[in-house]
Amino acid sequence: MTQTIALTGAAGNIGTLLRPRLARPGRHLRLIDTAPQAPAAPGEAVRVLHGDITDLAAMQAAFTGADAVLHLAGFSLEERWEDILEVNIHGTRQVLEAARRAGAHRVVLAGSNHAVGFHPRADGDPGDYLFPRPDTHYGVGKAAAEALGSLYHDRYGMDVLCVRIGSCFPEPRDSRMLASWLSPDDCARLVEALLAAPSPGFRVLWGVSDNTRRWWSLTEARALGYAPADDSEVFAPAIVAREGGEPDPHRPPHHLLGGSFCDPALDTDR
Ligand code: 15L
Repeated sequence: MTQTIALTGAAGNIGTLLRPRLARPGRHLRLIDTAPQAPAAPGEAVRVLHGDITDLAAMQAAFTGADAVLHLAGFSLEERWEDILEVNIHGTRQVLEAARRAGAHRVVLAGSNHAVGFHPRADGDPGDYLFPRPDTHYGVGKAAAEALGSLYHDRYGMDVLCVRIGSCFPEPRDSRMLASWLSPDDCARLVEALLAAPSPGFRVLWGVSDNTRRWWSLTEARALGYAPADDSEVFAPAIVAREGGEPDPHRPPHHLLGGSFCDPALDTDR
């Protein structure tokens, strides 16, 4: 039986990393974005679609026949409030509503650690389901997306998995990312687990590799079948040397979970 997965934001950073990693025999990917995308390569089971997440009819058409939606679209950094409201919040509502209307029962939402960025970095693991404490408009948008996911689960019985992603890049870029890194391969492993978990309901989990310096819980992700295989520690000697020594956990950007997103200079409305 063919499995069809729709990806919004397929041309973005994570979408691009996942496109080859999610290829499986018997699986078809629908890659949706407003940005240009590489056409399907010979033998690649994908359909490239141009579509805006705020366009409900377009999203419903794109999701019809899909088994699940992986919602990656939206701004990935701080932006003006109006833009976060329209794209990240309203766009996520349209994606959930389109998935409901199309009968795509499972939605994986790409959330962010910035939904909880103003929590102090505890010495221990803060656990899953940390109460929202956003560090930016962007973080508010991610917290709102979680709330919308909760609504679509409770009202319509949809499975909605909200992943508070750390830093998903090919390699960690600085000492904070030694804690927050989600390797592209682990990201794919996590998505596979979330697509396969039997009737998960509504969940909030961290998206992070099993880093030696990890601050965040893997309990909920592991309960859903995620088995991370990467650890950023292999990059630590070079990063620590470049930054002139071990970071101080009590000083910015290490004292709050959101790191430099908690910097006052990021307030775009000032
Ligand atoms: C995010 O949510 C951003 O989308 C990404 O660009 C990184 O900056 C990441 O958080 C992070 O916290 O490192």
